[in-house]
Amino acid sequence: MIENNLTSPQPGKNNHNNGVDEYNAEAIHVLGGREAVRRRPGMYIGSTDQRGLHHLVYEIVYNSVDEAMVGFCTRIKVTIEEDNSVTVEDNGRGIPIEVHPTTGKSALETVMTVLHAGAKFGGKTYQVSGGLHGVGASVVNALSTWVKVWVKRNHKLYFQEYERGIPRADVAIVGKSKGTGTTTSFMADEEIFGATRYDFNVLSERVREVAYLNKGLEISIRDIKEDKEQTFYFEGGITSFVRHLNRNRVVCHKQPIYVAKDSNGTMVEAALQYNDGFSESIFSFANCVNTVDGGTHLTGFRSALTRVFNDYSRKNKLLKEDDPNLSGEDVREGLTAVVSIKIAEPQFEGQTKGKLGNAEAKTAVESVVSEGLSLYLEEHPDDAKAIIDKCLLSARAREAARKARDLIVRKNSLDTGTLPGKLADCSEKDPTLCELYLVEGDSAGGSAKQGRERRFQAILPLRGKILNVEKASPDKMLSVVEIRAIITALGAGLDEEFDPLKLRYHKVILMTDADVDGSHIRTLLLTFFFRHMAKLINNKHLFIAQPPLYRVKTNKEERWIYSDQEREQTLKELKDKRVEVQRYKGLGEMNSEQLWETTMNPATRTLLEVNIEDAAKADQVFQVLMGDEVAPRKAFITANAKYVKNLDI
Ligand code: 0RA
Repeated sequence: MIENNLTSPQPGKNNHNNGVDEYNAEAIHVLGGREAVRRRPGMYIGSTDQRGLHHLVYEIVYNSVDEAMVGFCTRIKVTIEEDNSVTVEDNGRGIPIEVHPTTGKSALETVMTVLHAGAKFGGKTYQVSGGLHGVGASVVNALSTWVKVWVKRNHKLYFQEYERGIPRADVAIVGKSKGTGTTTSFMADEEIFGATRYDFNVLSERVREVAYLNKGLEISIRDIKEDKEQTFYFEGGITSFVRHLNRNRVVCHKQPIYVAKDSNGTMVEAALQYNDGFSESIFSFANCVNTVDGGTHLTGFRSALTRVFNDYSRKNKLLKEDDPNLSGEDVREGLTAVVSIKIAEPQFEGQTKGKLGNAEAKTAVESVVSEGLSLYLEEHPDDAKAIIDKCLLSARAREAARKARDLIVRKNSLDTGTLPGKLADCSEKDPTLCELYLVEGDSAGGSAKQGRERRFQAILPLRGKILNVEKASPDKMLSVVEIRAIITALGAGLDEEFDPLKLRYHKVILMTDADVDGSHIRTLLLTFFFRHMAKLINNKHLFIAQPPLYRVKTNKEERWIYSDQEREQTLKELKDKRVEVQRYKGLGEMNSEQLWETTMNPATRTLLEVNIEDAAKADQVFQVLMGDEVAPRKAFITANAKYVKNLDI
């Protein structure tokens, strides 16, 4: 019924359209869009779990950020209300409420109800920050039980309200206003998202990132129920971001290098600083969207970097005449950088839309970074020398590592039968069906070997703590027996030569004790995989086993308990009936049947998939745990339960 109402002109409405037909067409389009979104929400927001729910918040926030990017908004406030609705308030110019001549509807209503209105209104008057985002509000609207929007403009306060994407009434003037701005409140639809709750920490991390990417913009986030609040404001923008990423590192030059310039309408910004580590952490963004799979802007950045450092080194005789050029890897070792561009029509590609495709972005970034970085090196010869010395060191270490790796690979390919001696392999040959358990300690390794299903489960026991790979140079790392055993068992090589097609097991499962040592070993292993086999994680091959913490026995039954919280509950439930509570300090305390039943049997076990959702955060965790600075590591290990959550495992 409501839908019929919408397809005919409404009395009292400002129908400045050219005729009824066009209006009908528009209205049908609205409904079509709304229903398409409700029918397949995943197509628009990725998923309908917590991540999708968070996406709704981002969509609304991005609209305000767009307004900040064009210079009209300096403050954004995000509030998670008591009833689980979310309010986003900005002090921008206010979404226009004027009536659009063709649709006969206010711009506000159009933006809120027409799918891709941002693109449609990409013309003069309603250009949403160069057509950056502004397509999301209608999607949020369609997926919310209600949305309310207040607009402060022209000294008036305007209001419109929607139910599951349909306006309840025309835009109305409900009061006066001082200043300008937009406030949007929405209640995510439980029919779509279930009773999912927002995670303050996740939202806050994203908001922090957005604040870094827009210097001078203040963004605050508040959770009323949990009584948490954070405000982010970074005068230094991405320079502060780089400092933050390097905060637990020993840096090679004091100030991050910063370059920024507009190139043919694309705003390019980059900040970089070298540290004494071996890893490369470059984070790229296009219009504040984290392009996790890189793309043209990143390619442009990398090629500028390699060219400028080689040119400078040749010119200043830091490279000798018969020295080969520095490679891309040489100039990226120990580099922390943020590349951020603002571009008129970003093309996000790939399955997760994490890769920028615009060809012009490569040229823009390459020219801005080349020019800015060359100038910086000329003006700061000491920094230049420190960085290039480090690059030369990397080049030498890489050559040594290549030799070591060749040795392993050659040894392997000459004699494919040489799997590590400790590996108890499975009989199945199809890698998609095979699992490899990396087990802490020889005794647990023994139980696992006995308890496993040998057809598809292989066991590799690891003795003691494997090498701290963050601190070790790459060639040294490869000399460690345990690391070589893992590489050889997996059979897919490592670093840039990692070949997923050669992987011998599609599930690699870390099985460590449920104690502090166990979690340390797990972190060491995660560090290794993160740094040297990131594809293993990205392709969802890495898992963490969940051994139980306790066994509670009554005369009737036996229960396995996996958390302290669960223990409390069970003890309450079984109050008088229980004979025995046994605490399992290590895997080794379980016999092989118990290990199979609780931790290895695919029918009953729980595996956590390792998922590096936010590489920045994971990288930070590894740095804190592995880096040279002792104090943050101590603090971190003390609060160690947290890191699993941080890694989003
Ligand atoms: C287009 C034009 C104008 C403002 C906005 C978009 C705008 C959109 C949003 C979304 C959330 N907050 C926003 N703030 C502003 C202004 C046009 C004018 O006043 O001339």
